[in-house]
Amino acid sequence: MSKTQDLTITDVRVIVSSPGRNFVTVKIVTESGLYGIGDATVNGREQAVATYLREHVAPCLIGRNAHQIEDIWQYLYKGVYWRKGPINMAAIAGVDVALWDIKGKAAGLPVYELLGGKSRKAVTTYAHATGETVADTLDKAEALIAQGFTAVRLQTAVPGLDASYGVLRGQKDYFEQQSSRPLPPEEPWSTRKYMNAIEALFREARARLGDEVALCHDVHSRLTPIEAARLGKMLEPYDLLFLEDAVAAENQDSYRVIRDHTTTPLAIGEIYNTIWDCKEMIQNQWIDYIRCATTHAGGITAMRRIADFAALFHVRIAPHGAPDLSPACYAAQAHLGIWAPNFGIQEFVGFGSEASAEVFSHDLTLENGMIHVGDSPGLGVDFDEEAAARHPYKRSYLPVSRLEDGTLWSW
Ligand code: CS2
Ligand code: MG
Repeated sequence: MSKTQDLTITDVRVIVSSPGRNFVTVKIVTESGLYGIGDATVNGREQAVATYLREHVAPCLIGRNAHQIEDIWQYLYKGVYWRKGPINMAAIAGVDVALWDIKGKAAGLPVYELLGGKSRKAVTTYAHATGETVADTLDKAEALIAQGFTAVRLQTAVPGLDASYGVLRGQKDYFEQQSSRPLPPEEPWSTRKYMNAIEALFREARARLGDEVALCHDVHSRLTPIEAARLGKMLEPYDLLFLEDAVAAENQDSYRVIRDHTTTPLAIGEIYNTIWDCKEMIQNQWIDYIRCATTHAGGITAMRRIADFAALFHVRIAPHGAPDLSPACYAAQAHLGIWAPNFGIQEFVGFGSEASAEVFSHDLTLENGMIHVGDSPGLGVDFDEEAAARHPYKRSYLPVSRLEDGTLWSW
């Protein structure tokens, strides 16, 4: 590393903006003028993370050496006493990713070189096909395959329910779906209606799309373990890449039940925020893909540990890539994804909206469903604070879900 540059941290800025949707961006500035960008967005809780960063984290960073990424990570994890949790770990992630960006710039190398270099030519992604009907969903899947995607997530409306996860009813994106109301939108759920409809989606998908394309599906934590076991068995003939978030897994042992009944591969992790959340899942090989996001699981430093631990148990990383993760997260995950020997696949919903492109710039490109990582020093991402100021924060909530009898359910 360059010894000439003084990487003493002189400023930590936390910018909440809404270019297309809300994002929390961390910008760490050093004495040398080098700065780094990180993502600390927790969808629906943006101001909680921003306040934590501004009031409690930033003052502790001023005067520290930005090169000391590990020590700062340990300081923000162990040093706060109240460990773990989505707000804490997103704040650590925003700082951590910004520090890796600075270190790469100081070394004149892209971050993936600092991790160990490229393990593949590009990062394979899967895209989202969602529709009001099976036919509509498969039309969209066909269009994605025509663009070169080799993997597609299929979600379709559940007949008899007036809202379904992942299906935009005329709204342009999830943010509009979330923020079109002053308080959390309420969506209905019926496991029976869902289980009666879901097999047709994959039966018709294989009939229409063939066997080559990889297919996945997000259950979004709505089933019990034995229901998930039944779903996994039901979908075995359609050879899914993975079934995601079949069951909410505070109780990791739930996945033993599913595993005992089905060979459909299982994926989980987007709402996990530390390695401890997924330790049992991984060491017992109850899952096949761990889906933590750098933004939610403590940054590059943490995700590198999770990836290495997962590799011991044949588990691959399939990082979360939802619209509520900013280009700074996508860049961090692209550098991790091009390095990680046990990389599986990266979720991809686009590099953001037109408004987002005014605020964030990056050197990632997409070709044939694969993200190509640029060679800029650091993460190759930048953030225009003046442009961000033109897109002020707008409070929004994730929806909540209720059964048809009114019981509050996992959304
Ligand atoms: C979804 C997410 O992409 C996915 O796998 O689970 O879009 C999730 O709904 C959002 O990240 C919630 O903010
Ligand atoms: Mg998901």
